[in-house]
Amino acid sequence: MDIKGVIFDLDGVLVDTARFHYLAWRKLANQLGFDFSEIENEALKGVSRKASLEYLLKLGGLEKNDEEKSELASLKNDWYISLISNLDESVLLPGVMPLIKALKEEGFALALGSASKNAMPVLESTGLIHYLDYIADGNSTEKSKPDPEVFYIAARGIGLSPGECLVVEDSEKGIAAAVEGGFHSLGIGDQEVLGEADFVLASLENITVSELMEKFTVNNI
Ligand code: B16
Ligand code: MG
Repeated sequence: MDIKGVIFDLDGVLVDTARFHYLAWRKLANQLGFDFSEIENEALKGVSRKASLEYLLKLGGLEKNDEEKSELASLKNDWYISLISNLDESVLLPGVMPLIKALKEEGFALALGSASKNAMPVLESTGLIHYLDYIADGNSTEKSKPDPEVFYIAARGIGLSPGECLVVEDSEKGIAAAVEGGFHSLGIGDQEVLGEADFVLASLENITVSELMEKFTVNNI
């Protein structure tokens, strides 16, 4: 089936904000008395705030009640919000804007499929908001990736079936969600982490729309 729409993850695919999530979680871990490495952080990419906190507490061997968990999640989010408070186009990852503009010009429907509840201010401050036809984010979902819910909502929002959409993701759990949901998938990052994707690229830099779509038609994926 031909690809008619592209669903982009946000953090780590369109914008370089995955590192801000990491810094905020590491600060929280440090405050709780343990360290948190970038390798350990891979497991949090694409995962909701609540599920991320559960993972972090388990890693630190800590148990907290619901009230404490909610305070810790708010603390992390306050730090994250202060880290993204002055964003502009410079936080866009290489190749993103040219590719998004070209996809739009060629008539593809574009949607966001992000786990983040902070997606809107990021889309507004970077100008990405003007190119997206539909936004599915952490405020529209109940289930965290690897559940495909967010991508189903995004596909429905642009009036397409999963088989007509390409999901672009930087996280292992996001690719797992795309595969589970019956979407075409493109991983951005490390082949070893994202090997389940149909294709993996190091970044979106220097790839044209036709080169991208060819990958999915030639191999009939
Ligand atoms: P928030 P994505 C995800 O965004 C991030 O990868 C993940 O690290 C973060 O915990 C999650 O959003 C929730 O974000 O705390 O802002 O609601 O990669 O799915 O765009
Ligand atoms: Mg991501």
